[in-house]
Amino acid sequence: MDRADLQPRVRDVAGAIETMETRGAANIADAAADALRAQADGSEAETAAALLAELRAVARLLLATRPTAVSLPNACRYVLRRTGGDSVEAVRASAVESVAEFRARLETAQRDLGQVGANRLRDGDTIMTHCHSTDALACVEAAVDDGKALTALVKETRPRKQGHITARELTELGVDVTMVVDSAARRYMNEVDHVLVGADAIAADGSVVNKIGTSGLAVVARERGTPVVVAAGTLKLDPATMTGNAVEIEMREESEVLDETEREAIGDISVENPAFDVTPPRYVDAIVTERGQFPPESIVTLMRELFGEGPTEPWQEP
Ligand code: RI2
Repeated sequence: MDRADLQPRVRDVAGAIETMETRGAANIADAAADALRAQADGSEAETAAALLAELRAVARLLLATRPTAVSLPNACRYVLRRTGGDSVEAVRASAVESVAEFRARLETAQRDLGQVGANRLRDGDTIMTHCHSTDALACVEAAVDDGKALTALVKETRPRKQGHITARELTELGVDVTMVVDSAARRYMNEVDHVLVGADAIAADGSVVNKIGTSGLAVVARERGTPVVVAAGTLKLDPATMTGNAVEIEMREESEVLDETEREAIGDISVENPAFDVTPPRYVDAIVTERGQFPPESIVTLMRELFGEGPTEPWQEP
């Protein structure tokens, strides 16, 4: 596909996902679906086949922006599998309709999983959070709506300090928030009733891929017997892992870790900046989805039901 045929919205969405202006798996999926809609809407393709090829190319472009965010391929799978027809108009209409359907499901899913997660939380509980997850916050919001008072220990979450967003949003929900640096997690674990985090991807064996630092937090929580709850809509389930593929961990710029002045002052060193880590299933108590809560070891049954035995990749050229 010629880049000139790309709708400006597609370029904007891809850029915003790459720079993390749009972030969080659910928001990424929503934006990706909207980019497909924009391409279908604005395309000047003259045949159904040409428009379908454009949409596949848009999906491939989006997929390259954040390799770990499985919500991206899942959004593209959902839309492209339901897009087709013999005329440009039919393809366009089915794409627009499936995007609308996908976005509506996204919203309902988050509300439903929020209620499931809220059922685990009791009035007066203290949660510890890591990074910023709209799925995790949906659980808190539903608990607050049910009249439960919650306290939160919010981890700052280096390097991008996304805990700041969580702190602000929890405060807006009326939760009493204390922020701690990441390395203080163990020091405060005795005060915590639930560790509540989100996920960027869930593998077939129940491993949870989430913001770097989650696995260490889960190990500390297990040491103290504190339950680790992962709020993750089915959008985060990675069907490719059913056939043995590993989730790729995104490595990001060193400038997120050290600014130029710090870098110069330190001298010649290497910096590694993985965005995510993998928490093995034995450290996770429950994965909360819109289909109910699952022990991580049994999530594969839900994956089989939703995706079949293996993934088909509708963005590949036939
Ligand atoms: P929701 C974030 O990654 C965090 O790791 C968070 O737990 C996860 O996405 C899920 O977010 P990043 O996009 O979909 O900030 O629950 O790198 O909002």
